[in-house]
Amino acid sequence: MVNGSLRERMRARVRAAVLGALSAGLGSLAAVGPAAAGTGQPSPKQMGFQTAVTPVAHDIHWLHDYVNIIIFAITVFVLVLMLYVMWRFSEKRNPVPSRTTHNTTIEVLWTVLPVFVLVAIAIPSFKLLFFQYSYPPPDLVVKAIGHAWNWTHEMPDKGISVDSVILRDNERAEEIKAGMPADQVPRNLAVDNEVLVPVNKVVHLLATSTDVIHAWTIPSFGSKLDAVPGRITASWFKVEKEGIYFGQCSELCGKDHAFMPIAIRVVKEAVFEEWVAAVKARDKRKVKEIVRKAANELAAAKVADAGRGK
Ligand SMILES: [Cu+2]
Repeated sequence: MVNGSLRERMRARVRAAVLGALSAGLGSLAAVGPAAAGTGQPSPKQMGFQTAVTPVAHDIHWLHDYVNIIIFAITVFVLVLMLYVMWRFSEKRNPVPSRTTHNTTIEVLWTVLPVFVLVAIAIPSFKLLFFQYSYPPPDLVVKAIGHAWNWTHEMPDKGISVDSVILRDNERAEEIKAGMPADQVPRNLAVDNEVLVPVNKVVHLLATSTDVIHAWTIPSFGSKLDAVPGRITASWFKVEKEGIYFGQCSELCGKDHAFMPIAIRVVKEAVFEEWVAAVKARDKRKVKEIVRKAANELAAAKVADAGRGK
């Protein structure tokens, strides 16, 4: 693996180049500017991905930007070539066409150069694939079980199980009235029982299903894996930033496929342990209290960050 700071610098450079190329290409559209990508949930007029908060998600975004530069360069090259040929070899400028049918040099070049391009894409692509399947030793194991149409998350080592069901609009209104910040109970994404995991800890996510194929996804984590009945699929994530991260079932699974969201709240380890104890004791009031407190602390931290211009 490339070391952290070098990777960061490469990423920054790639991103700057992509943005530069895009704004040049999009002209007046770019003047409006893409809306800042949401963290943990989509935001209005969002253009890019949701903010990456895990090492895997950072690398996915880097690969996306990197491949985009290659795509952009090839597209511009072909366009320029076509325009030149149209101009240079038009009937007016080139009344007697050449009868050339083969040119060994050019044929070797247009075979070999694309091979180099593919290798340049394949190397970081395979590196990322291996990284996704590297499974660092886990601090916590979460088993996500898809049902038609909601999710259960078990933490076998902690002996707890949490069923999450989507909140309807009136239930969301009640949550907001009870003290939840409105942007943390977004429509069609908020659930009644959020799952908490500790920040900066390696979580192994095992997915399975009790009926049809679902898929467990959190865009900000860069995680997406099929939940197949009778099988366990596995992924891992290590979230670097406290927050609430939403995802949705991503495998067409039936009539309420669009209404089985996933909500993972990433908190300090002490808060997580407190939450585990409350869930274990089946103390629903305490669980709600812990979640609301974490939600309001997160909202306050966001306001503070905004004040510092972060
Ligand atoms: Cu589903």
